[in-house]
Amino acid sequence: MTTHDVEIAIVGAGFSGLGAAVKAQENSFDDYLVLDRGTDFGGTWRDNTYPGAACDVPSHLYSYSFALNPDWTRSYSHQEEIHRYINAVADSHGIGDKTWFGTEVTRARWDSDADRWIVDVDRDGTAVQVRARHLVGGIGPLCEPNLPDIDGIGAFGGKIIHSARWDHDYDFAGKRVAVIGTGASAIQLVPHLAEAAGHLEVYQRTAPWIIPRTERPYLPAENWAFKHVPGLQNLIRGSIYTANEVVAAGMTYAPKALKPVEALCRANIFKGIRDPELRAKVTPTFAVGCKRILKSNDWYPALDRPNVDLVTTGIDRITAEAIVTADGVEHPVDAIVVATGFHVTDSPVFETIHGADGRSLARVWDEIGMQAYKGTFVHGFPNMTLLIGPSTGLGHTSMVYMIESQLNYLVDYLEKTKAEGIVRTDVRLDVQKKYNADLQDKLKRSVWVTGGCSSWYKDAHGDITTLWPGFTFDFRNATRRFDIAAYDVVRGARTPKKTTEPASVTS
Ligand code: N01
Repeated sequence: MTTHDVEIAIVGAGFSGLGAAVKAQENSFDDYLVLDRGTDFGGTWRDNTYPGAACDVPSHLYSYSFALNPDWTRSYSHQEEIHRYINAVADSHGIGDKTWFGTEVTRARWDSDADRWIVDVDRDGTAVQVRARHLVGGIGPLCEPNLPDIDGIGAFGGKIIHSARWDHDYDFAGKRVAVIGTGASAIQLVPHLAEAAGHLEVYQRTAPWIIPRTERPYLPAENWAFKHVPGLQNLIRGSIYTANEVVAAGMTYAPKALKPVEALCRANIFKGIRDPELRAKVTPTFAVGCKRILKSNDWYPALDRPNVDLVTTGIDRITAEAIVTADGVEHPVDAIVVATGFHVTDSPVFETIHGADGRSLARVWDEIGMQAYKGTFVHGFPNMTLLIGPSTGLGHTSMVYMIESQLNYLVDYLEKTKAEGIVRTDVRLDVQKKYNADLQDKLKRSVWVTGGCSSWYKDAHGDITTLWPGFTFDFRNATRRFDIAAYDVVRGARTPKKTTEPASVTS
């Protein structure tokens, strides 16, 4: 087997992994390697190509602060433009030279004797062992599609497509199509499918709250101003950011303050749907904000179309050619689109990462819940940083802001451990426990706990372990400096760095 030694192995070439590579390079940590199973940069923005895929955070905020883009064509960007942007950032920093695409991590384990991560990868069919001092997980929570566990789904004889793995060759024209799910992805793709399909059935388990989407194209004069007026883009970013933080206050501390948002959602239903029965069906029964607040102008009009039916009776099973609902009715379909989200708290990737005592991340989190310290370090997994780790997700603003906060923490960790000759850093268990107990305490008042919904925000223990409860500037402050006192560290001599070295090892 070939081995490859690096100081930093970064898994994932999406927003977080690419950000880590750029920041490592900028801070003279040049000996890094990015590993990604795809063919280019972009992560979830590369993989989600379903019709209508777009971001629901305004373009100026949904971008790196260190790579502002004056050329955004719309106030909210669509998938292709974000994908292009991410690749342009990678190109301008030359990250592609230190990236292995077509490379899947099959196993990563901490080697306590060498104080290194041993990362087994499959590089285009060749097994390679990457040995790294630091492992950075930029795997993202939205990378493993979740196929619904519905009786008989495997025996369906027609076409099944997950929203995150779109088949652009499949022709929906005139077909009988079912969409399962009414989350962020479904509300974007349904209006497009409704136009193409002969008949479309949308299977709704829980109605989402949806506000209007204030999307528009930018005028050439605006793009000129973004490029030439000093500070303008930062001013726009700041104003979007501030407005969004007001929503964070409502979600975390005072859910009742979100009533005006609910009124906006109700007005959106009233405007988009004429049929009172359908209006009742799409009106959620939980507090606004408990699940992600969605943005759309064309979802309700799509449901109101004559060729579209909203099915709210639960799915009992799927046969070779139909969906059978709990009332025994058979719904014959040619294609089923599953817009049922991702394995967020139970990602199969967690099975592949093994810490100092040999247990996998999945097993550890099974026992203690999905927790980390500052969303980044997990006790028992030395020198590993997770980007968009536990309790860093958001329902109200840009994840890129959270990623950049973690990147500050990562760089400071790299600098401090290098300066002090530290070869092993492991967050103390008592510190991690207290940190998470405090988060859970804070969450008690939040809409995610009090709002009366079930959501993927919760882990198997019923705890909200995906979301940051509070203002994002609090997270920025918490991650500004690497607080070494929270960690057990081992100082030692560094093994001399080796460059790429094909070598024979026995395993
Ligand atoms: O997935 P979801 P998504 N039978 O989990 C239903 C991000 N995103 O892909 O609500 C029947 O939100 C499920 O029903 P219920 C964003 O963070 C961002 O849409 O659990 N139905 C729900 O309706 C988002 O949160 C953008 O009762 C089943 C739907 O499937 C995340 O991605 C755009 C079912 C899943 O909704 C995931 O969004 C798109 C079953 N067995 C996505 N299982 C931006 O704009 C699940 N459902 C940035």
